[in-house]
Amino acid sequence: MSIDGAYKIVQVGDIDAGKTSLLLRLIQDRFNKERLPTIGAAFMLHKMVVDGREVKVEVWDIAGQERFGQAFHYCYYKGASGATLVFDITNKESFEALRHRWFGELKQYTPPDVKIILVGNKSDLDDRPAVGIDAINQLCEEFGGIPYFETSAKTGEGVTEAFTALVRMLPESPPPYGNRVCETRHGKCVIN
Ligand SMILES: Nc1nc2c(ncn2[C@@H]2O[C@H](COP(=O)(O)OP(=O)(O)O)[C@@H](O)[C@H]2O)c(=O)[nH]1
Ligand SMILES: [Mg+2]
Repeated sequence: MSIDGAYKIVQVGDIDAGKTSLLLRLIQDRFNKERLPTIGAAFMLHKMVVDGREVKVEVWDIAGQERFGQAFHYCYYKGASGATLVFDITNKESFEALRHRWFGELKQYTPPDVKIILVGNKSDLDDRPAVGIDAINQLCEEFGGIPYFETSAKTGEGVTEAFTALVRMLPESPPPYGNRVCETRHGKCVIN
């Protein structure tokens, strides 16, 4: 698999926030109303044209570990250039979990210069928002002034915009692929 020259982007957040759906909307422009257990791969490669430049991104997806309150394996985070912190705007718990759980884990395992955006997904259900804009702004400040995007993986609204904005925040070239390979007690991590 050729991944040289691609940026690694990880998606982080509670189960059901819509991480897999965002990935499928971005990469295949489709939506599935069933819960999507896994994309069947650790990541999908995607080419985007941003400001006239072709950029390759690997968008990583997690295969259900978030359900059991388990930490994601640190290999998931290793060498990430960008991250989306995803919550469901109709589910306050998924918002609070970013503060209590996901942000800390993300910062612990990603390089210090990782670029992060906050994503409030399911905007098509915005007659039922459970999180107010003041709370959202406050969280963005707490996380170091990160930008906020509202998306709907269902309608596609805001999805390309959010990922394009994240790509614009990334350094000019991706780090060498070797930076992502992690050693574990059992040898090299399989997902790398
Ligand atoms: N209405 C609506 N439903 C969504 C949206 N994104 C995801 N879903 C639904 O929410 C559920 C969980 O989505 P999934 O992508 O599996 O979440 P993940 O666990 O974070 O990967 C599925 O039933 C999706 O169809 C959205 O933007 N709008
Ligand atoms: Mg998923």
